[in-house]
Amino acid sequence: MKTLTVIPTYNEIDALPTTIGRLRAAVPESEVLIVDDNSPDGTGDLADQLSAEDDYIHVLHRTQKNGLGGAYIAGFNWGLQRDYDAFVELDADGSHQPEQLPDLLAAIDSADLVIGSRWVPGGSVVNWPLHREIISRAGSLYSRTMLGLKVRDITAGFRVFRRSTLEDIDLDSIESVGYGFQVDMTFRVARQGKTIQEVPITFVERTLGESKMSGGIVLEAVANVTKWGLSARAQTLAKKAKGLSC
Ligand SMILES: Nc1nc2c(ncn2[C@@H]2O[C@H](COP(=O)(O)OP(=O)(O)OP(=O)(O)O)[C@@H](O)[C@H]2O)c(=O)[nH]1
Ligand SMILES: [Mg+2]
Repeated sequence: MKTLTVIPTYNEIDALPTTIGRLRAAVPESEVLIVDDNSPDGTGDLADQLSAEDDYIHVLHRTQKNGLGGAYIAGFNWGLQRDYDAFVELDADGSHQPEQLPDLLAAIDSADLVIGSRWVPGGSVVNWPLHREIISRAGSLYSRTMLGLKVRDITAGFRVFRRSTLEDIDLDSIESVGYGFQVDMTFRVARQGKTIQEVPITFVERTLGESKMSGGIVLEAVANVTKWGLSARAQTLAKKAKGLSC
C-alpha cells in the first residue's frame, strides 16, 4: 500500500525534527505531508527545509490557524488528488510513537479504519496528568454511549484510513476542529457499517512545545456528540414510526 502520513503542525519547531526522523526511520516507505498553519515560531520554514532534503517529505502551508480538523481535511484532500492507498494521522509532538505505526499499518489490510488505542488491553499512557486521563476516558465513554459505538478510544488521533474510507466521507461537511473531528470521523465510518479495528498503543505526553488543547475544544466535542446522538435517535424513532403507520 502506498501510504501518506499527515502531520498537522502549529508551533512545533522543537518537536518536529525528532518526530520526522523517527518516522522516516521506522516506516521509510511512507511519504509524509506536514500541514502547517503559518506557525509564528517558524515551523513552516523548518518543514520546507526538511522537504528540500528528502523527496518523501511534502509541505502544505495554510495561511492561518484553523484547527486540527481543518488541517487533516486539507491534508487528506491533497493526498486524495494523488495515488495514495492509506492515510495516517500522526501528531508532531511525540505523543504517537512512529515505531508503533507498522502495527497499525498491518491491521489496515483487514479494516477500513485502524485506531491506535490507549484504552484497550495493552494500550497505555505515559506521563499523563490524571485530569487528562479522566477527560479522555470520560469523553470516550460519553461518545460511545451517545453514539452507540463499540470503539474504546474514540478521540484518539493516531489512526490509519483506507483511501476508500475517506472517499466515502463528505470531508467538506465536517465542521469540528478539535477532538470532535476524531469522533465525527469514527461515527461516520461506523454508520456506513465499515470495519474499525483498535490496536494498542503507548501514548506519551509531549515533552517539547505547548499543548493546543483548550476548554473550548472539549466543549465543542461534547456539544457536537450530544447533537449527533440525539439526531441519530430521532432518525431511528422516525423510521420506526413510519414502519408502524404502514
Ligand atoms: N495545522 C494545525 N495543526 C494543529 C492545530 N492545532 C493543533 N495542531 C497540531 O495537532 C497535533 C495535536 O495537537 P496538540 O496540541 O498536541 O493537542 P493534543 O495532543 O490534543 O494535546 P496534548 O495532549 O496536550 O499534547 C500537534 O501536532 C499540533 O501541532 C491547528 O490549528 N493547525
Ligand atoms: Mg498532543
